[in-house]
Amino acid sequence: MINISKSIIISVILVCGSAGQMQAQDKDRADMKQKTENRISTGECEKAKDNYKIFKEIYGSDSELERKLAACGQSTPTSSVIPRKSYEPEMVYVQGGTFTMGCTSEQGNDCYGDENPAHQVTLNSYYIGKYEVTQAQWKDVIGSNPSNFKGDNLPVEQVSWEDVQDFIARLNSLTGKNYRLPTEAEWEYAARGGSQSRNTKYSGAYSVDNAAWYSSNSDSKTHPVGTKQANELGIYDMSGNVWEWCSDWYGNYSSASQTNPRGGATSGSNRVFRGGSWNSDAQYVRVPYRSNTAPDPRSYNLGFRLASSSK
Ligand SMILES: [Ca+2]
Repeated sequence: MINISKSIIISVILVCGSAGQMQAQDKDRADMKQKTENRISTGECEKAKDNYKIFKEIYGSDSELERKLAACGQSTPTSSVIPRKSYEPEMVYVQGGTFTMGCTSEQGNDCYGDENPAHQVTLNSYYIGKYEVTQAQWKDVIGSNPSNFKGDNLPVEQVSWEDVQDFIARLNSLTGKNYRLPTEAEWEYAARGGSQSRNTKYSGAYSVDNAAWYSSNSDSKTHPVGTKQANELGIYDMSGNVWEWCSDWYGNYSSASQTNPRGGATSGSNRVFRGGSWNSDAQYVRVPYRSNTAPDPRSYNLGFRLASSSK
């Protein structure tokens, strides 16, 4: 570990003072941060702490790494094993920013009318579920499982928007936190990869098969959450598997720039849901595609993920 430390310090010294030194230092910092995050993601918490100690000596403290280190070992990090006994969701931090919501150029000619007009949206930072809420989490909070396809790591479905409000109220009572559904704008920004966006047609992938369980590859059923490719922010299944309720009333977009919008309408009859599902064709799992229905129906292809404004 000492040798590693020295080599990194030496490399930093060498690049300082030369042309492009800032880029080189930024890259070294990013590489070392990534190595620490990799240790965290594989559950090697002590090694991650050792890595961070060196990182901190060279580059100073990093609040994001400290937060992840504090959580290291408290939740199962890999996508294949989801914590089954905990109803606490794994949340991903989404750095706020400005993006273009709606029908953007990577969608080609596939947009539907209500994806227009594309418009600028600015969001505060927030957290969003790394996975769709699973049946294990639902059962831990509610005590029963309404889903059509049964499995602890499968996404919960057959839950109405109103059922979800009950789940959230109980979860918040259990945890003392303030979970909620994402707004439609928060959902889309996260699906696009937030500030890390590579402007892909589907969430985190140019290929629909890499991003999503959808009609052509799902074998007509849901699949365990986190088994397709994560997007730029490490979020899974925003395209496909189950559709996801959003908090907003459905309404038409405006061309005006907006900040923290709460939907196309301040009241209405239908709630938004997003992302397509296991029985959707590819055009419905695109990131800007919008759908809506009344708050009370339940469907075997409709679930949700959580959001929160603070940790
Ligand atoms: Ca989904």
